[in-house]
Amino acid sequence: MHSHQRDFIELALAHEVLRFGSFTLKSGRVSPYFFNLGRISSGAAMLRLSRAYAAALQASGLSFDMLFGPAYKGIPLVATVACAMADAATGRDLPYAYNRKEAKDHGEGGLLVGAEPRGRVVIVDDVLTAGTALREAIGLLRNAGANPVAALVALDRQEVGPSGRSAVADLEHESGVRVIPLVTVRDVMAYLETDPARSGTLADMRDYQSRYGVH
Ligand code: OMP
Repeated sequence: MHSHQRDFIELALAHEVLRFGSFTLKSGRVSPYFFNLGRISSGAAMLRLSRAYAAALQASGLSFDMLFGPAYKGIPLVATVACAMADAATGRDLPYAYNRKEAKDHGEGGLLVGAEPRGRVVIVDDVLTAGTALREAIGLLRNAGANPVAALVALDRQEVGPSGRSAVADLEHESGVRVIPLVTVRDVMAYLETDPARSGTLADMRDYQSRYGVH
């Protein structure tokens, strides 16, 4: 595990981004864990989070021109990841954009805010389960004339999609957009294994993964 991945998991646990219990997901599946990135809600925590995203993006070696954050959770993420990218040792000043959920019919109008979407775009979002949220963002960018090339997400839950393959494989295959997770649920489980107090939680997560996860 890279240091930015370990740092991210520690941040997620400290801020209860990662919670354990019983949660119904968008897919209807009932999960023993839930990942809520909205819990990152202070400047220092956001700084650490955005640096972890920037490190993962740099480590990917991907070539791209700009960043895009889907509403709502992608909006603060894209702004702060752009700041972290500009501030990194090999810093880059990247344009970024985000969308509104409802078109504005006055003032500047429209659905998109920020830099004009063009060239090779990286979508910055929170979590991927089935990939529905990312599919919407990909469609939106293509309609705007841009070329989405990757989705940078904090967590890949590594679940199986309707085709029986992993949701990530389905998304990558049908859209050509590469998924870059900061961590996967397997990374999280490997981290939890080092703490004997988490053994019950871990057993529930293993159970869930054996039912809905990628094998
Ligand atoms: P997909 O659109 O199925 O990929 O699910 C991603 C979305 O599900 C996120 O943007 C959240 O709205 C929500 N979600 C979480 O935030 N955390 C989780 O641990 C699981 C989900 C989910 O409902 O699957």
